[in-house]
Amino acid sequence: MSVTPIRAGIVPASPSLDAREAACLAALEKKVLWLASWTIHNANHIRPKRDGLKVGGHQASCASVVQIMTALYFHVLKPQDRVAVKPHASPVFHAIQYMLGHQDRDQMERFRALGGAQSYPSRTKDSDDVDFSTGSVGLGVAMTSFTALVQDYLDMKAMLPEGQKPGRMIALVGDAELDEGNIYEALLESWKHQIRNVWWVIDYNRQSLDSVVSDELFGRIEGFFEAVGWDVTVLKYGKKQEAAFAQAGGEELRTWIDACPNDLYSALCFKGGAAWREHLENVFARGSATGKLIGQYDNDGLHALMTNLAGHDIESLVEAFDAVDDDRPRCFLAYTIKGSGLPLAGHKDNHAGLMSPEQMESFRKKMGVAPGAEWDRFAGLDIDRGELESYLSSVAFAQRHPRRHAAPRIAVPATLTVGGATTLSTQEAFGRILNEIARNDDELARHIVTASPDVTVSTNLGPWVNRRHLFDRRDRDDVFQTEKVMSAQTWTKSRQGQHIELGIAENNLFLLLASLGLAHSLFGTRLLPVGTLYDPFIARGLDALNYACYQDARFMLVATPSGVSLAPEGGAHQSIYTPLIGIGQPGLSAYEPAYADELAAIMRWGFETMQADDGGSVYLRLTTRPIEQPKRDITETLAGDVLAGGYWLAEPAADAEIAIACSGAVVPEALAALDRIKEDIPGAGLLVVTSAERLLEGWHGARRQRRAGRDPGVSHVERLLARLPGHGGLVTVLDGHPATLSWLAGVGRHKTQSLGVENFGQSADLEDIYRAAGIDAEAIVDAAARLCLTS
Ligand SMILES: Cc1ncc(C[n+]2csc(CCOP(=O)(O)OP(=O)(O)O)c2C)c(N)n1
Ligand SMILES: [Mg+2]
Repeated sequence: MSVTPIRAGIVPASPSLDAREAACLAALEKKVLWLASWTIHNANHIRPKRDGLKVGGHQASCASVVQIMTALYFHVLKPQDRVAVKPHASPVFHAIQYMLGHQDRDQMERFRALGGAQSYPSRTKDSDDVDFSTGSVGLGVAMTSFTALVQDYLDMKAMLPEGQKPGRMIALVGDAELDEGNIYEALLESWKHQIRNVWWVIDYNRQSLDSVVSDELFGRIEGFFEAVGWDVTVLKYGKKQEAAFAQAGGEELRTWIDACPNDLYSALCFKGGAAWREHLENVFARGSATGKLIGQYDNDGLHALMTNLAGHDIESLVEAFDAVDDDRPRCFLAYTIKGSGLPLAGHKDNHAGLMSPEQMESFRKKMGVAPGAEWDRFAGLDIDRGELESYLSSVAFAQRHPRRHAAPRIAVPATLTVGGATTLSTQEAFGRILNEIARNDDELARHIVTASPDVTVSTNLGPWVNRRHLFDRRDRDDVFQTEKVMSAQTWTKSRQGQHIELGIAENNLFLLLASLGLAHSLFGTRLLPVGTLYDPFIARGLDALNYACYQDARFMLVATPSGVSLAPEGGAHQSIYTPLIGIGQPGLSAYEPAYADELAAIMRWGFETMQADDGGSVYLRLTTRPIEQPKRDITETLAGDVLAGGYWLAEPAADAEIAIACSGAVVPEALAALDRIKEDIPGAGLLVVTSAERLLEGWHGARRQRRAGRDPGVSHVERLLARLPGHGGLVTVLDGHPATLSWLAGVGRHKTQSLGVENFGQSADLEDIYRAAGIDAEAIVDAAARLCLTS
């Protein structure tokens, strides 16, 4: 009996989608694949090049996730849902927004060019409503989990805008992203905080950048998620495969697929129908039930069957997504083929592979797109245009555009108070200032949320937490308090709590700060996040800090203790180059105040700048070293100088030969040195640098303006250093890398000696450690003497 061979492209009837929607989604899936591929091709092969550099793009990675994103964006998502798209699928996202009328052709044509659509989805640089920036793999994924926590935080305090429903926080995850350790740190935290409304959809194409991933990885993945209370839905077989498995010999075929090593499956996907047949006929005799089943398919049909994994089957995907009717955290493990539908499919080297112009030309023909109609939203689709347009205009996700919120500003009092104390460290002052804010219970107090990775008490957040309590979805008394065990800390947990306690994973702190710091835009309610950690451990979460800043999240980072000034507490916790991070990190203003009143002015300004359109985040490098506080009123002028980056604590005389510029904890050493220098040079001055970063930015900003032909006036640092005669010398000193301040010499072309810490690892008392580092009064006097000798 002869059978008509089963051909590719036959869409089975679908119970989850009506015929109209199935046809529209099939057309959209095809169009999105085309547009994503074409966008990359255009950037690499059509747009003129000027520099001989490859433009790049990831056609195979895009193809892998086309159906998942088509099902989500055109069918599943609601406007309140937020998505982190795996970085290299950016063209798919732009193609979808283009189809929805929310992305311009011009942006698509300028993909990866200045001002065009970005290589990786970017909240700040793209124009088509990206929810979360991605790029550094793993971070966008984890951020969805922290953003769900932030949504809960607002929801449970009834702080979401009236009528706003909670959305789902969804990550489209490349399977190799699961190699990033930050994923597991975030998962554990998600369990502790019992987060809800998070979906991670894993594009399980079993390929990374270099190669094919280990077999049986899926088993490990399921285990990881289940261990932290997530539900796992495995999406493996598409509808065609399920139909085939139901036939005689089908179970054996399924067993073969399940046992097939990833690399072999990928290689056969690349080779196509004839190779599948040859291989399967070696396994299953022609006369066997499975042999007969395979025999029903022509080569294209067999290829379509074997590549019909659920991650490419719109119906399977829609069915799985629509079946969810709870808010439990959920991982979808969707089997896919990297490069599906393209000649690159399954090849282990396809990550950065691009279709050649010839391959693109045959792909164009296959897609039915006429030359010149490449950007046409409807070209090559076998569906009535009006029908598709009407479907597109009904897509739930696109009903609100843009989906970003604006939130009213939170009033900040004219001054923040520290409370009198003659001797204080900046870390203690920080605790006191927050304590005063907590006591006030005003708008500012209600919108501050603090977070710390298990260093709440040791960074002096304790007084704040005692008043505002810990956030937890379950109310819990502090048992030590109820049992009347003496403790300075009250560890009460409730939905009303305003401190989020994290485990010791600094990366998580930065991701949480990124989420909290975008609450105004993501949810319409402004939060003022303050995160504390030990200064050296900024390096642990540095990429996540950079990521938070890249997204323009707004937060206050309080890093303490810092430098070698923690002295006996240990060499391992000393931080040296964090001031340079403060200088180098865009989006972050970095301050290292010396005195408590400076800190109060900086924090007040910080809460303002965190809310300003052109503002940013603030990094405060604080110390545990108590120092004697000056008796003074912070005048408006002084506050202005503190915020601009520095002020003369002792003005140099007109003919001064020497000035000291110092930052932070070492101001007593600078003052002691000044006293001694003044015995010989009575006019010597002392500049307190509250922010090397602000001074440098002010100086560079002024130079930029001048280059652009504008007159910015004199920058703050130029004004300050103009007080020191040109022949004068400048000794700079801080408990940090000397390069932080050494550049000051270039401003007024002064000769300089730059002191700071260039080595670390010793525990000692303060006197010994300052002497060893060469930042004690003796070293400052000595440096000044050497400057005088060279005059
Ligand atoms: C932190 C980080 N390290 C390295 C890279 C470079 N990189 C980009 S994509 C990728 C592999 C991605 O594989 P996978 O997540 O499985 O995505 P696929 O392309 O297979 O969908 C790598 C290593 C990166 N973007 N971020
Ligand atoms: Mg992969």
